[in-house]
Order: sequence, then structure tokens, then C-alpha cells
Amino acid sequence: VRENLAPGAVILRHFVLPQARTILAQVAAVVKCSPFRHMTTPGGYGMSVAMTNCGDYGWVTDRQGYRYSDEDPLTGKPWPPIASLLYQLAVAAAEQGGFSDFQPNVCLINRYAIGAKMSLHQDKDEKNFTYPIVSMSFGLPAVFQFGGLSRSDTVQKCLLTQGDVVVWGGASRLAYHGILPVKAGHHPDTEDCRINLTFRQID
Ligand code: MD3
Ligand code: FE
Repeated sequence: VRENLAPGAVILRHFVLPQARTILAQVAAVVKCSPFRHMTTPGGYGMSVAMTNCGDYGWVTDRQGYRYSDEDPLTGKPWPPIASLLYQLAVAAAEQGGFSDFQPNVCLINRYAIGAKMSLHQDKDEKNFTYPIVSMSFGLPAVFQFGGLSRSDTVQKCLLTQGDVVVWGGASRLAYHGILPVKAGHHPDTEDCRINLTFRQID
């Protein structure tokens, strides 16, 4: 099921629902090597979302700033690789969204406990904005907000649930977006949290 959310943004509802439990097991394997951690923003705030990465690079933030790093600052080791199933599903989703040459080399993994949120922001730490970002959601539902190229533009809201995939490219690539605080609930596959994966290509 394919819906156009905004110019350049396509939601593929339940695109990875059949693979959800396998993907969550692959996330658990990543977390054994590179655990979830609450990173600090350059302004000194602890993020409510816990994060880790797999891939050639991972997105990190600390008092020095936001950046991509080829090693996990917590372990000093490279990030675990992107499992081939995950890679293939991200590439297939991008293709459905109209992006045929996507070779993601970063997968940022976000874990939202109940009450965790992500404030409105733009993703602009990547060099090349012609590549899309592919996101996959699992576990508890969350309200996703997305607006325009200015923080003050009006936002639309949409609910993201287990297995939903969104491809963000073209005119939507630099849109402001965020996640409202996750409401209390229980999901059989994640217990009491929401997991989001974002695939990026940063070369
Ligand atoms: C729209 N993550 O990791 S995914 C992020 O659910 C992030 O964890 C949210 O925003 C989450 O940066 C939202 C959907 C998403 C991801 C990237 C985008 C939407 C986007 C980039 C541009 C426009
Ligand atoms: Fe983002």
C-alpha cells in the first residue's frame, strides 16, 4: 500500500511487516556489540531517544557537535555491519519511492521508551541530499510530524506503526520533522518501546 505524504515522500504501509520479528532480532544482535545509549546534544541536553547504529558510519552527537563516525565512540570499534536482509529491504523501499541507485551505508537505530520524543528538526548532516532517507518503524505506534523547509511552516501529522516504511527524498528531503512523545502501551514484539531505523547514504 503506497500513499504520497508530500512531494518526494512516500509511505509504504506495512512494507516490512512480514520481516518485523527478524529485523528486531537483527537489531538485538547489533545492540550486543554497540549498545543503545542516550547521546548528548551540542547544547548539553541528554536525548530522550536512545540510539545506536550499524553500517560503515554511524550518526553521533556530543558536546563537539553532530557528525558521522566510522567507529562507535562507546566501544572504539567499527559499527556492526548492516545485515543483508535490512540492506535489501531498504534498497527495495527506496526503489518503490522512485530512487533506483540507493546504497545505504548508515543505519541509525532509535529506541523510544514511553514518553520519549524527537523535537522538530532537519536532517542535514549528510553531504548529498539527492539520496533519500528510508525509515522503518516497529513496536509502539508514534505520531510523526512533518512540515516544510522552515521550522514555522504548518505540520501534518501521521501515525507510524509496526512495519511502516517511509521514503523521504526530493522536495521532502530537508523538511522539518519530529516525533511526539510516545504514548504508554504494550507491543508483543518490542514490549514497551518504539524502534525506528533510518537508512542513509552519506557519500
Ligand atoms: C523526513 N527519526 O532519526 S523517521 C531521525 O521516528 C528521525 O525516529 C524519526 O527523524 C524517528 O533523524 C523519524 C522519519 C524521517 C526520517 C528522516 C527524515 C523523516 C524524515 C528526513 C527528512 C524528512
Ligand atoms: Fe530526522
